[in-house]
Amino acid sequence: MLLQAVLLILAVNLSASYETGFNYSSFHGANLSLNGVSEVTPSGALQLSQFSQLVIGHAFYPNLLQFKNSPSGNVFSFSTAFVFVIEAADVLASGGFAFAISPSSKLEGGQSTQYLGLVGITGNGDPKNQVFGVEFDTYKSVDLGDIDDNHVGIDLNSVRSNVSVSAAYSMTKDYETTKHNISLKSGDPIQVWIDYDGIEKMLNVTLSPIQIAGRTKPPLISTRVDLSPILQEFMYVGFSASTGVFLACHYILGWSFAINGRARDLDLSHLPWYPKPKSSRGISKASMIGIILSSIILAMAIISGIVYLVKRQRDEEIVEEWELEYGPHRFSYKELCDSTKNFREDRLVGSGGFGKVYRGVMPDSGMQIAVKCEANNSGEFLREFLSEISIIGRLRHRNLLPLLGWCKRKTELLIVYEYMPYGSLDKHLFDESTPLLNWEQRYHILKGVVSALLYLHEQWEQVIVHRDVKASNILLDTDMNSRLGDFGLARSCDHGTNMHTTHVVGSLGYLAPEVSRTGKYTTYSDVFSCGIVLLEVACGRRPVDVRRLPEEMILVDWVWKCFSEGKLLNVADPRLKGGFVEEEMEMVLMIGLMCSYPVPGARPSMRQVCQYLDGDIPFPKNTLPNDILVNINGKNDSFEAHISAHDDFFYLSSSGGTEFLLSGGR
Ligand SMILES: *[C@@H]1O[C@H](CO)[C@@H](O)[C@H](O)[C@H]1NC(C)=O
Ligand SMILES: *[C@@H]1O[C@H](CO)[C@@H](O)[C@H](O)[C@H]1NC(C)=O
Ligand SMILES: *[C@@H]1O[C@H](CO)[C@@H](O)[C@H](O)[C@H]1NC(C)=O
Ligand SMILES: *[C@@H]1O[C@H](CO)[C@@H](O)[C@H](O)[C@H]1NC(C)=O
Ligand SMILES: *[C@@H]1O[C@H](CO)[C@@H](O)[C@H](O)[C@H]1NC(C)=O
Ligand SMILES: *[C@@H]1O[C@H](CO)[C@@H](O)[C@H](O)[C@H]1NC(C)=O
Ligand SMILES: CC(=O)N[C@H]1CO[C@H](CO)[C@@H](O)[C@@H]1O
Repeated sequence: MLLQAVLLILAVNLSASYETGFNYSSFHGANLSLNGVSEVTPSGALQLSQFSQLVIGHAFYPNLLQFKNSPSGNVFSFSTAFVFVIEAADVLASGGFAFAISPSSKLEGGQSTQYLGLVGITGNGDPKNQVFGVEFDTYKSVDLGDIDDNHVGIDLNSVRSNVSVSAAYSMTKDYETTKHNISLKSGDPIQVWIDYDGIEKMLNVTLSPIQIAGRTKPPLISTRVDLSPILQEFMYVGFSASTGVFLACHYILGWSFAINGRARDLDLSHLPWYPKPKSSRGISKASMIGIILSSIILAMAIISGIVYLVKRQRDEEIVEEWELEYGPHRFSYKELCDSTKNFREDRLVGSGGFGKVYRGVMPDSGMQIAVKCEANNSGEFLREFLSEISIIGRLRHRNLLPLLGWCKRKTELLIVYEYMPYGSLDKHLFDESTPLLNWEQRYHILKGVVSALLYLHEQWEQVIVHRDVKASNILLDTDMNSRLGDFGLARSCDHGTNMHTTHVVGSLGYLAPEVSRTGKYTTYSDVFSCGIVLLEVACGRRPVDVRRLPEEMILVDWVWKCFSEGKLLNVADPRLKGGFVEEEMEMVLMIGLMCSYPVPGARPSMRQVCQYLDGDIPFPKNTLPNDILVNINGKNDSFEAHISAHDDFFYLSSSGGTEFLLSGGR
C-alpha cells in the first residue's frame, strides 16, 4: 500500500511539469483541435458531426498529455467525465461516436464511411495505431462482432471491441441492484465516466441519464486491461465520430479530464443548450430563443423547400411519395454532373449492357465516388428498386461495396458507390496489363466474397439474395480486399421464403440452372454463382470460353471432368506456375464444384463454405464432405452421376431439384 502511494506521489510529481487535466462545462471559446466537420455551436456545445451523410469529425484537447514516465513505463491512472447527446434521423440505424486517446489529434486513418472515424478499414486492428477508444455505437456491424445496435465497447487499436456491453446503468437501493437499459440515440443527454486505475490496470465505464447525478454503481464495464502497450508517453485525448450512410448528429455538452486523479464533476445545471430541447427541461430563456430561431429556420426551410420543389420540377426530378422515406442519400442530378465534370468521357471507367460507370469527385470532401448510370428503366423497375434502396443502403460489411446514394431523372437511375481505384476482379484475372494476382491474394479475395454473401444470406435481419454474383461485380480496394458490389439486381425477402420474379436477369455462365428454368432466385442460386467465381479464380479462366475445345468450353463441366479423372490440379491457373498451396487449391476447386452442383438443395450454405475457407472445419481430402453427400437426396452420388447431371445443364430433369427449390428457404 505504502509503496503504491509512494509510486503514485512520484508519478504525480514527475508529471507535474505537464498539464494534469482540464474541465469544460461549456465549450465557448475553448481552444480545441477540431478536424473534419466538428465545431462549437453558438450555444457552447461541441458538435462532432453534422446531420448529413459521410461526414467525419474529430475534436481533441489541443495539448499533449503525459500518460507515462517513460516510453516503456506503466500508464498512469486517468479519469474523464462527459455528457453526450446522439440525435438520429433513422430510428433503425445510425452511426455512433467514440472517446479516443490517440498519438495524433487528427486520426488520419479514420474514414467518413465507417468505424466511427477512429481507424480506417485497412488499419483496423493494427498495433501501430496506438489508439484507445470507448465506443458508443448505435449500429450493429456484424463483421465486427457487434452484439447489438446500442452498445458500449472498449476498443484497443481496433473497432472490433475487446469488451462490449449493451448500454445500461445500474441502481443499488436497499442492497438490491437493478439494471436499466438506456438508449444511446434517444436524443437525451447521457453522462459517462471512464476511470482507469494504472496500478490495478482496471478500466471502469459508467453511464447514466443526467437526471441521476454522480456515478451509478456498479459500473457498466469493469474490466482488467493493460493500456501500457497501447498508449505512448504523450497522447491526445478527444472524440471521434463519422456518420457513414446514416443521418446522425453527435454532441458533447461538457467534459472534464484528469491524470492521476478524479475528473472534476460537471456542472449539470449549466450544460449548453443543444438543438433539440426536451419539453421536460422547461422553457428557459435559451430554449425560448431556440424556439424563435427554429421557427425562423422552419419558415426558411419551407420557403426553400418550395423553391427547391419548383426547381426540381423543372429538372424533371419529381419526388414521389415512396421516395421520401429515410434511406441512403438522394443526390441531386446537378451534384453528380458537377462531380463527374458533366459525365465527361475521360471520367468513364466502365460500360456494359447495364449502362455506364463514371468516376466522380465530391467537391466539398474530395471523396472519390463511382456513379453508375442506368438508362431506359421502366417505371415499375424504378419503383421496385427505390423501395428497396433504403434496405440496401443500411447494409454494412467490410466486404460489401457501400452504396452512398442515388438519383433519379426521368427513366434514368444513377447509383453512387464508393470508388474503388483497383477496379474489378475480372480485370485482375484476365487483363494481361494488370499484375498477376498471387494465390495468397486470390484466397484472401475469395474469403471476402464468401463472408459478404454469408452476411447477406444469414446475418442481416432479412435474407438478401444478391442475384448477380460474378467476377466483374467484385471490386478490390487498395489493400486487395474484395468488395461485393452492384445491388442493382439484389432483392430482399423475408427469412424463410423464396424469391419470385418474372424475368431472368443474372449473367450467362453464373446463372444457376434452376433459375433459367423457373425464373426464381434463391440463396442457392447465389451459392451457385459463388461456386463459379471460386472456380474462375482458381483456374484463371472465364466460366464460358468459346475459344476452347468443346469439352473444356464450360468451366464447371471441365473441372468436374478433371476431378473425376483424378487430375483435379490440372485445372489450376497455369499463370500461377504451380505457386499455390496444393491443399488450398484443391479445397477451393472442390468447394467450387459443390457450390455449382445442379441440385440446389445439395449445395453447401455460405456458412459452411466460410468455415471451410477459414479452416474452422477441416476439409475432407479427395472426397466430397459427408454432409453434402447426404444432402443429395439419397441418390448414389458417383462421379458419373455428377457428370450426367451436367450434360443436362440447363434442363435438369431430376425431380429433386424442384422439390428442393420449393421447400427451400432456411
Ligand atoms: C491553442 O492551443 C494551441 C496548442 O497548444 C496553441 O498553439 C495555440 O496558441 C492556442 N490558441 C489560443 C488562442 O490559445
Ligand atoms: C482483450 O484484450 C486482452 C489483452 O488486454 C486479451 O488478452 C483478450 O484476449 C482480449 N479479448 C478480446 C475478446 O479481444
Ligand atoms: C435490455 O437490453 C437487453 C439487450 O438488448 C435485452 O436483452 C433486455 O431484454 C432489455 N431489458 C429491458 C427491460 O428492456
Ligand atoms: C471500478 O469499479 C469497481 C467496482 O466494480 C471498484 O471497486 C473500483 O475501485 C473501480 N475502479 C476505478 C478506477 O474506478
Ligand atoms: C433508350 O431508349 C431510346 C429510345 O427507345 C434509345 O434511343 C436510346 O438509345 C436508349 N438508351 C440506352 C442507353 O439504351
Ligand atoms: C454407387 O455407384 C457406383 C458405380 O456406379 C458403385 O460402385 C457403388 O457401389 C454405388 N454405391 C452405392 C452406395 O450404391
Ligand atoms: C477550463 C475550465 O472550465 N476550468 C474550470 C474548472 O473548474 C474550476 C473550479 O470549478 C474552475 O475554476 C475552472 O475555471
